[in-house]
Order: sequence, then structure tokens, then C-alpha cells
Amino acid sequence: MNKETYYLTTPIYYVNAAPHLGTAYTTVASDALARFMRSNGKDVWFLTGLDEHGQKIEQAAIAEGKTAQEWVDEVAPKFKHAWETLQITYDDFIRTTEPRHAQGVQYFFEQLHSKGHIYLDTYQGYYCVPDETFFSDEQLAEFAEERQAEGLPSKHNDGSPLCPDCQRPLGYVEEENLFFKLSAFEQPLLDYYEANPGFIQPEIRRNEVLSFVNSGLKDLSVSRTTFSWGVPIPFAPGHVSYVWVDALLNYITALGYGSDAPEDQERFAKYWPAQVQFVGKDIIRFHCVIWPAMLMAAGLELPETVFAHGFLLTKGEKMSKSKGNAVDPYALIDILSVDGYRYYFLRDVQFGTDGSISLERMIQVYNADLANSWGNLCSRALNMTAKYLGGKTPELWEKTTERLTAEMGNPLAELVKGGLHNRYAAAFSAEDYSGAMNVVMELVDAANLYIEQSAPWTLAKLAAAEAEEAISRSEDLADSKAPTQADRLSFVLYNVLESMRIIAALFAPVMPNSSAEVWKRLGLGNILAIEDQAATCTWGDLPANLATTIGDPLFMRLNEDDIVF
Ligand code: ME8
Repeated sequence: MNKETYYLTTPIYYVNAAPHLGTAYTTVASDALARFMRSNGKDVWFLTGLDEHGQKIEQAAIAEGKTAQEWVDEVAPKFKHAWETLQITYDDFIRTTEPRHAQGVQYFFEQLHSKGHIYLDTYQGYYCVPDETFFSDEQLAEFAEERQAEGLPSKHNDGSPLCPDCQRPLGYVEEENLFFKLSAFEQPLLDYYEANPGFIQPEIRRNEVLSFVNSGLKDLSVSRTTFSWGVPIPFAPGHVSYVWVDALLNYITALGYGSDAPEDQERFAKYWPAQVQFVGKDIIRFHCVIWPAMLMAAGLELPETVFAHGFLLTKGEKMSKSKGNAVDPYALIDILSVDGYRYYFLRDVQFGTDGSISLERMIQVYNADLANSWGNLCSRALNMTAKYLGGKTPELWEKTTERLTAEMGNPLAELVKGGLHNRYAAAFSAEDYSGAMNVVMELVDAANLYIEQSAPWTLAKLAAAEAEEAISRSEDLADSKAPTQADRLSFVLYNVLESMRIIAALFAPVMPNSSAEVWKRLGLGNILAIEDQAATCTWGDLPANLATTIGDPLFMRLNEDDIVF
């Protein structure tokens, strides 16, 4: 049977500087969802890449005394390296300077041109190079009013207006541009939003976009003529594509849009439209207004969902490359490990809202959830299995299990059988990573509590005493009809180890290394090969007599005083 396809994308990042925590955030979240979908039977295609054209990149290159091509070729490997370090399992990595992309962009322009969606005119107005955005007089007037109300200036010392998005001075541009009849898509877009309430998520972003489109759309400049670092437009010599149009098209050119090759056409037909396109809230208008209008104009389907998450804030400010307050992910990975890093951002920052991040909080979450709860559970369980069961997963007989369940109860099995995977999967599928991690932590906490309450160390003592007594009475405990203390001990440890097996499978999309390690220590197979996570998480599947190993602590406790950052 053909698997259902699942296409997801990250924004393609500007190569004006190295990757930072913000860009890594979107990429890690996308990767976790890609892994989750793969382990739940989907045929996943996960795309990320780089936005390498435009004035901002050209300026960054000039500032470094390099050609734009030299510059982008130097920065691109830094992104690839960062994503490799964070174990991002992308299926394709597109760079907008690749010929396959230029071909698709040119094809798109020809389509729009032939369908009458493009005309030539002159743009006179303001432009923000760091944001690569045109601002209309109405937008600037609205911003000036807002600033005035806050008692803040809306103009730079030199008299130029400030950018409503990044508050840097805007440049004035007067140039011949091609225009896309965006205004013609105002009503079709509004109709589409209404008919597809899940298209823009979360709700707050949907409302923001609705109000923006309701206030009226203007035609959009889609070419530039005062510099050349972009894709040349075939029917308009001297024009290169406006960088945002070039960039947005990556989501389809990477699949093969605009190519004649049968394998490209097949891939495009197979995966487009995307199930989810992740973006930060800063670029929602491009993705929820311009992008769907471009697709409509070209006669293509629209993505199912554009999900805009919030900003990571450090000391209350948005972290960004251009602001120079961006933190390098490597420094944190050194402290938290790759799994700890991935876990922190997905667990502690509610996806969709802004989140303040701090090293103190990272250490707190890491120590509480990973070192103390999850890591400690594994180490206790594996140590007790070695000490009391000779390092083998216990063998349980159905009858004994039934009797012991009746006698002692089995809260862990109940939790798992009571729809744990459903709750976890519902949260994950709704991009509620924090909710999904909370569900897993419920089982971790329940397993730790269960160990305390069932006290295997006491059962082990009772079992030893019982065995001694049996020897003195020349009895064979194997003949005993009633469960023995040793049966009770095996039952309890089985429940703990079985919970560990399931917890690792549930944590795997977020923490692939520690989960794989736990399965290895339990003597199980490759956790990354799971294709039916729900079936894997069926209670009672842990085989008997597997050789377990203790190993080093999964997560070493961190001491804030020892950390130099
Ligand atoms: O906008 N918090 O690229 P970009 C959370 N090339 N996420 C953040 C963040 C922060 N402080 N800072 C950045 C571009 N991000 C265009 C995109 S797509 C066709 C073209 C993340 O390098 C977030 O996903 O400025 C944001 O939308 C993206 O990086 C912007 O990356």
C-alpha cells in the first residue's frame, strides 16, 4: 500500500550571517515533526535551504570584500554543518543560487506573464534592505501614528522614515519594476481563508492576516532593476526577480516545478501541496498573502497549513542576526548535548507564542526532566535489572501477571493503555510539542513513583529470604502455584522496563540519541526504524531474556556554577 505523503518545509534562511538559535528553532521543530510523521507511517519529504539572492546578501558580501557568489558559497556549509550537528533529517536542501531553482523561477514568471498577471510600471517609495520589504505610504503613516502614540520617533536623524518591522532607516527607491496584480487576489484570498480555517495557524496569526487583507491589497513589485544579484527574468532584460518571490518559489522548485524531467514532475505531483510550512511570525504576510496569491495566479494548489511560531526572546528582545544579539547554537549544544538542546526548545517554549529563553532555565529544565527524571529512571531500572535479574529482561507468565495485576495493580500499564499514544500524537500533530512532551513526562513521573511505591529492593530481600526458606524446607519454588516474591520483583521491573521502552519510542522524534541508546541498553533494535509508533507503544511488547546493559548516565547533571558561557 502506498503511504500517505507528508511534505513539510522551513523558511529558507538568509545567508547574511551564520545560523543562530532562532533559525535553529524552526529547523529543530520541523525535524521533530518530520521524524514523528515518519515513525507514524507517513512518506515524508522535509525541505530546508537557503535564501541567497537579494540586496541584503549582496551588501553583506561587499562588506566582506567578496563577490556575492563567493560569500554564499562560504556561508552555505555553515548552515549544513549546524543542521548536521543538530541531526536535522532533511530530505532536500535547496539553495536559491542553484540552476534547478532559477529554472523554476523563470518558468513561474513566464506562466504569470502569459496569464496576464504581470505588468510594467515604476516603483516610487520606501524599501527596507534588511527585511527586503517594500512599504507603502499607508503602512508608514500607520506606523508613524503608532509610534507617536507611544511617544517614540518614526524617523531617523537624517529624516528617512524608520522600518515598521525592524525600526532601521528605510531607503527611497525609484525604479522600473514588474508588478504582480496582487490586488486582484484580495477577494479570492479572503474566500480561501474562510473556506480553509486551518490554513493559517495559530488563530492569532490568522486574525492578523485577515485584518491585513481586509484593509486592502496593493499590487506588488516583483522585479528589481538597480542591482543584478537575483534570477534574471526571461522576458524583461535588466530585471531580476524580487528576492521574496524568488525565495517563496523554493518550496515548489525544490520538488521539481518548472522542470521537464519526468522524475521531477513525478516528485512535484507526489508531494505538492505541502501539509505544513513552518515560518516565524515575522514572515507571515509573505507566506499567507503573497505566496498563496502567487500559487493561485499560477493555477497551483495551496499548502494545507502555514504555521507561524513566535520569537525567541533574549532579555525581552527578538534575537536576530542583523541585531547582533543572536546566540550560537554550538555553545549551548556543548552544555546541553544535542538531545538536551532539542528538548529544551520544544518543551519549554510553547510553539506558536513568544518565549523568553535563558541559560538558567535551560539548565533547570535539563536537570529536572532529563537528568533527574528520565535519566535517573533509566539508570535505576537498568541497575536493578543487573543486580536482581542478572541483567535480563524478565519473563512473565500470563497467569502470574493476571494474578499480580489483581493483587498489586498496574498503574503504568493503565496509563499506557488509557490512550497515552493518542494524546501524545494529537498534541504532536497539532504542533503542540510542549503538550506532547508533557504526555511523555507523565509516564516518566509515573514510573519513578511506581519504583518508590513498589520498592523492588524490598521485594528482592523478600525474594532472597523466601528462596532461602524454600531450600531449608527442600521445596522448589517453581512448583509454587501462588506468585512468589521473585515473581513480584520480576513483575515490577518488567513494568518499569516496559515503560522505558515506550518512553524512548515517544521521545525519539525529539531526542533521537538518548532514545536509541535506551533501546540499545534494553537489547532492542533500531528505534529510528519505527514506522508504526502507535503499535510499537502497545503495552506488553518487551521481549523476555534480552541482555540489558547499564552504561553511563544518559544525561549528566549540570551545575550552573561550573558552566562558562
Ligand atoms: O526571513 N525566534 O530569512 P531569515 C524564532 N529568507 N525564530 C526566529 C528568530 C527568533 N528570534 N529569528 C529567526 C528570512 N527565526 C527569509 C525567509 S522563506 C521563503 C524566506 C526564524 O534568515 C523564523 O523561522 O531572516 C523566521 O521566520 C526565520 O528564522 C527568518 O529567517
